[in-house]
Amino acid sequence: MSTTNQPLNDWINEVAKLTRPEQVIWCDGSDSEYQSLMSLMQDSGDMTALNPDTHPNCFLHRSDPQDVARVEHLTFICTEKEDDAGPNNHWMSPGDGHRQMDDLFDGCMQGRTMYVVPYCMGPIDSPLARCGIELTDSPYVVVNMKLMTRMGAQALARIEREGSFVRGLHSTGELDPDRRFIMHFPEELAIKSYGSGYGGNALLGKKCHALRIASWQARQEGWLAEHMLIVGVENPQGETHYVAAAFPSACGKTNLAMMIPPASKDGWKVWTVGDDICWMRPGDDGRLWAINPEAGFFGVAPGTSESTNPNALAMLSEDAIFTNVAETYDHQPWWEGLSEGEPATDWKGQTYAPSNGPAAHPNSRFTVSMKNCPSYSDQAEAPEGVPISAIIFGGRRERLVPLVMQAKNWQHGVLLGASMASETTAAATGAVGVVRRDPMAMKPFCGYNFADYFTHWLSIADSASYPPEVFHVNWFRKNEDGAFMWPGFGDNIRVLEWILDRCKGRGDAIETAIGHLPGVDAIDTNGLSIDPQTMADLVAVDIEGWSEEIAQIGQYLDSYGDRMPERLKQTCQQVADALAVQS
Ligand code: GTP
Ligand code: SPV
Ligand code: MN
Repeated sequence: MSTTNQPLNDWINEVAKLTRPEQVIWCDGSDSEYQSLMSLMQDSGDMTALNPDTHPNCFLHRSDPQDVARVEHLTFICTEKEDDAGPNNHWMSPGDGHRQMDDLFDGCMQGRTMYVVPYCMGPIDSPLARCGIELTDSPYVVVNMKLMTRMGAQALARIEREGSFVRGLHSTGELDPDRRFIMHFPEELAIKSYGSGYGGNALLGKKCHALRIASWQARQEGWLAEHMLIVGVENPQGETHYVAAAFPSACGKTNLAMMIPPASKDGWKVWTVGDDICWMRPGDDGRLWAINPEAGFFGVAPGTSESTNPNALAMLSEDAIFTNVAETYDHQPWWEGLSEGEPATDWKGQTYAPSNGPAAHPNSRFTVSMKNCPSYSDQAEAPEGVPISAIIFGGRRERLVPLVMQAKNWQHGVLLGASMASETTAAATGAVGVVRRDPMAMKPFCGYNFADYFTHWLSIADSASYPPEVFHVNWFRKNEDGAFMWPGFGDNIRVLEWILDRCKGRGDAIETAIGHLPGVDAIDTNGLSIDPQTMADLVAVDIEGWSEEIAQIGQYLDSYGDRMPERLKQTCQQVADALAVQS
């Protein structure tokens, strides 16, 4: 392969001159290319074939033990003006960013192959889709990009037709945490990533392109690039409504995206459009229309089981890549939460011993094509996307935050998203379980100043005359014994049912200071053994706790200074005032 696009040729030559690879290979995205890369990696020890009887065409990759998660402290947005990146990002000037990265890239591919990976984010014929090229020296990245994106010849053809593309340059370098940076140059539609082979740091189509760069473009062009799953929820009458939901990393998007409702909710079905990223744009009909820019799942393995997520387990029985999971004695993949099998080898490749910690890394992952998923939606490839009825925000909050609440209007919905907070997880390096502000689940992923981002969100109601209803959920409330109060997983359909009822102007709700909440009997608990007191606690409003919370939210908004939209601060003040009346 080669290209008729001169700027692309020039860029590849320029990068090759800097990084000095032994050879340059263009990736066509074919199955035979995938298999030959797998053979190459088996020879080098980067990939191990799993049990071909139980898991045909499945492979295990063990990454460097110091390279198992996103690195937010090493991720930068490089814009001309520091304020454009905002207090929510680490900033560097584009000049300094390029200098620092090019020093690292200098000669780094000597003796290695540089792969040219053309990819398309979104259905290949969708007007909402966007393309990019990733140059990488990692065959692991190439095979993951093949499953996660529309990769290869068709994407290159689209790039040649359109002319524009995002430029991503990646090298695993020495995998030295002290020589690792992920830098974004939104003004140039460029990404440079060095020193990590891990998912979000290295598969540049995903968080780097489809969120950080795309969010910047989306603001300029009047659309939204969000950290959201997309599902179609079918009711017993056979009607399907589409919902997009933003939960922070490792807070339940993949699980909700392919959940199977319990037997007691006969007739309800969930159809998977996407599990991590959503691009949406106001349509001519005034609604928001959404596509999933990805073609595969890069999902959290631990906790995935026959009882929590049977569809995921089914889709992982063939053609999947596992990263940092454990292995059973007969070479089946294993992780904490599985009801069958036992670990023989841990994620580091050592004989499993409980004293060494969990067998699978808490952020171990699977990569698999969406087409493997039994609940794959027949609308997932629709070029125009699917119309969104509800946007759901949610976080991991042990206390205070109710099971579900509905925003009073779009502006209040933007506040619900902007004021999200959640406990940190193993998806990024650093402490786990610390509550932090994570607006719209985009703290690590918004490519520009959050104040401008909220302004942009508010403006969506001007271009979409029928914006979705907005909700906030929390599956993670705990009781005094530290146990989850809500059963979660498939039973979350009960909350989705209330949400969709509310979208149709039905469903029992109580107006409170913080939003519309379901009455104690509004959520269908038939077939569920949850005691009425727990249910009542899940939908109660703790006025004192919320008064403190809203004060903190106000301070958070103020910390962005003059750029923070006054309308959002006023909405926050209205909630504070309503709480003050009641306390
Ligand atoms: P990223 O891929 O990092 O963006 O994560 P995600 O938001 O897709 O999270 P995922 O669905 O993979 O869930 C992460 C963890 O939360 C898993 O261990 C799940 O088992 C657990 N989890 C998901 N949904 C629920 C739920 O409804 N209740 C409880 N208690 N745990 C859940
Ligand atoms: C996340 O951390 O939100 C993920 C995994 O979905 S990663 O691709 O590493 O970002
Ligand atoms: Mn994610």
